[in-house]
Amino acid sequence: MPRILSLPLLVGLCFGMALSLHADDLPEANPVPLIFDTDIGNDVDDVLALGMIHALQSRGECELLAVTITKDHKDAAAFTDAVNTFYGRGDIPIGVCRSGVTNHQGKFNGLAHQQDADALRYPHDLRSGDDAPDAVLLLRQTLAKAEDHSVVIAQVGFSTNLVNLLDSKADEISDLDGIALVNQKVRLLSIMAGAFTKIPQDGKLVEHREYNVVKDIPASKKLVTDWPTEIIWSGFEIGIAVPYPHQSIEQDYRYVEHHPLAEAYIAYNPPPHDRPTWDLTSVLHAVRPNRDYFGLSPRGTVTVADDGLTVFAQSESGKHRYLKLTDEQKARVIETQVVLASEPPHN
Ligand SMILES: [Ca+2]
Ligand SMILES: [Ca+2]
Repeated sequence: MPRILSLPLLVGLCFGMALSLHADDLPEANPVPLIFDTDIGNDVDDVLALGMIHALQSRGECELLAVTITKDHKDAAAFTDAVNTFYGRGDIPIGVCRSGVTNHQGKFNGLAHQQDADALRYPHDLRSGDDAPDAVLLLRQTLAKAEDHSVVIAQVGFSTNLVNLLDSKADEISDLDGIALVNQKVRLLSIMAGAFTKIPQDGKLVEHREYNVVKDIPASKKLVTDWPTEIIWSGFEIGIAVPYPHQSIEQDYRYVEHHPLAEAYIAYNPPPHDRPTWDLTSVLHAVRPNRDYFGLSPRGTVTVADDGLTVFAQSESGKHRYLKLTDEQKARVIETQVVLASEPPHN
């Protein structure tokens, strides 16, 4: 269905583009061209989020252009390819980094090698990250081919790859350097990182230094100062407010004998644990920003302290906002994420 632009929006577009390009003002491409940048293997929410992306693509709402990985272990790429292949999309390109950050296998990426009789349980052809291209190369190739101001990136791990992209020079792929390429091609960065409220711990409310920031603080510091487009942050407080109901893991994935999402969840932290859905919320907002799943903070700027604490300062010229969530919105977000993550492949 064609998107109908209202007259005020059209006028706003004409005048707004001359001044600055805000994600709010730009018509969304439909389906949303999406890049998923993930530390898959360090927690299972990345896997559920990837399942959601496949359901959204099957519904015509997004197109997964590439997956780039910030967990530096070769099985992360192999497991990602196994999940993509499960959903019938084994050709989606996957890029890796050699950062040394979280270079352990993790609890579930080894499922990529699981065999039943003589066959792979989850067939795929990318057997190792050693055989995958560098993430920055893949990001540059993917962005160079995209329409201007169209691409949405969901970053649900560390900022390593995106900051290395910003640092990249003009090359045979594009005559734009990294910052210019992002400025021209990216519409929005939706990231799971930081914390924008105090977090309950041992009966007190405490400041929280969030994992995705703490694991690569230099990259986080550079991202908040140098990333040229708007950034929507899903803070630690959002994912813990909408935990994944473990009953879904036990019941909704039985449409196949072995399901990579359910088996990863069980390997990471089996039911009856209800895992927070940090990364799912960033994907949900990236693809469906206008469904009132979340509220948004005013504009402002996030700074990252030397110890990884994120601080938000409101300002009209700021490029950052963070997700907010009412009690009424929580139920809708949980149900939507369950339905999308557990949706069978359409093929
Ligand atoms: Ca493949
Ligand atoms: Ca993650």
